[in-house]
Amino acid sequence: MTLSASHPLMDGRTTHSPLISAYRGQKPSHRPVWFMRQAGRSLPEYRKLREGIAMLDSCLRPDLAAEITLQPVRRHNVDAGIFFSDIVIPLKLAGVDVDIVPGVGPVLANPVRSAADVRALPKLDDQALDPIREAVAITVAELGATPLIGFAGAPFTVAAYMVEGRPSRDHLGPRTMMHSDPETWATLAEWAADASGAFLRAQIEAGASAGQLFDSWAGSLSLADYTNHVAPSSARALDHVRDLGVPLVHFGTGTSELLPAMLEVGVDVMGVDYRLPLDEANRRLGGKVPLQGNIDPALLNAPWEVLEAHVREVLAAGDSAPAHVVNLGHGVPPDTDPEILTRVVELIHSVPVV
Ligand code: 1CP
Repeated sequence: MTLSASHPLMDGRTTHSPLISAYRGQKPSHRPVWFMRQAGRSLPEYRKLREGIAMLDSCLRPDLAAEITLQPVRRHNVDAGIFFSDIVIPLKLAGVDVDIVPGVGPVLANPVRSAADVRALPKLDDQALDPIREAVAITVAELGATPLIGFAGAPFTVAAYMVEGRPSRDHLGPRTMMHSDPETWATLAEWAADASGAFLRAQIEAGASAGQLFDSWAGSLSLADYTNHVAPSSARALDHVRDLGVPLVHFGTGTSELLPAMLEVGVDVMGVDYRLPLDEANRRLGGKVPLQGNIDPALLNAPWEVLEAHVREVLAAGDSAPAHVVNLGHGVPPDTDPEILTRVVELIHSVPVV
């Protein structure tokens, strides 16, 4: 299977955009920039639109999901949209009882802890993804030459919520399971890989020009556990979309020691969190892949001079890599002044490419 002729990468709309050029290892005319969690709580227009509508409901209403995806692109002049959805949406569409509780995050009514729990997981029906396809189609029609990035949660991060039943700091449940009952863990991780893979494929086929796999909590794993118990299912999630040929990005936090192993899963671009300078990340990755990152989100709240100096440092370090897509080292904090983000985009676009 390949992309349809009317896909933005096929009909030329996004093919030579700064984002896609950089993801393919070329140096574009200006540094592309987007922000993880650019859609959402930092924007007053988002809070207004979401009034009285539950988070997951807003993700499943195509008109709303499209509008929320477009808001930060219009406001900040970023070089990409990131589809407004959530990593637990495929679970919800499969029929798992999951909700996003305000102030908490994803919560499952029935955490998945035994072989019987894993066996009882419902299969995700492809048709259930239709609202996602519809939202993406509306979004890319509006975005024109600006590429949309689709995404999915990596199996470890998704399964971490499924086992714990809610956000946790150390992810002890899934980390215990992968050792005490490796078969059940592997089956669960494969289920999550297939759900995330189908979710990502639906977005790409409907018009997303790139895909990002979020393994946000991979940093709680040792390299050995990552390699033995997690990397195979992450590769399986990406196997769902490799034939489509769009650039694939892999991101996690606390992953300084895992970067080469995360690259080996088979991606084109590595996301780097704020803990490791990009020149050092580039060295660890053998100087061969484009990097994405890694402005420290904490500095968005610092005086402008401090933030500007930090952004310039990130750009300089990023110049060591084959190509650089500027982003934060993790998501936009909810209390960020949106005008600061716009100013950061202007600054990045104004610095000449070397
Ligand atoms: O009511 C609200 O506004 C809820 C906040 C919120 C939002 C705006 C949640 C709950 N999810 C989202 C959207 C979202 N989630 C996007 C699209 C918007 C964008 O990036 O611009 C994306 C890509 C995600 C992906 C996501 N969800 C990740 C991976 C990225 C990351 O930040 O590490 C993770 C870990 C989640 C789980 C999740 N969903 C929501 C929360 C608060 C959390 C994290 C909870 C936790 O474990 O601490």
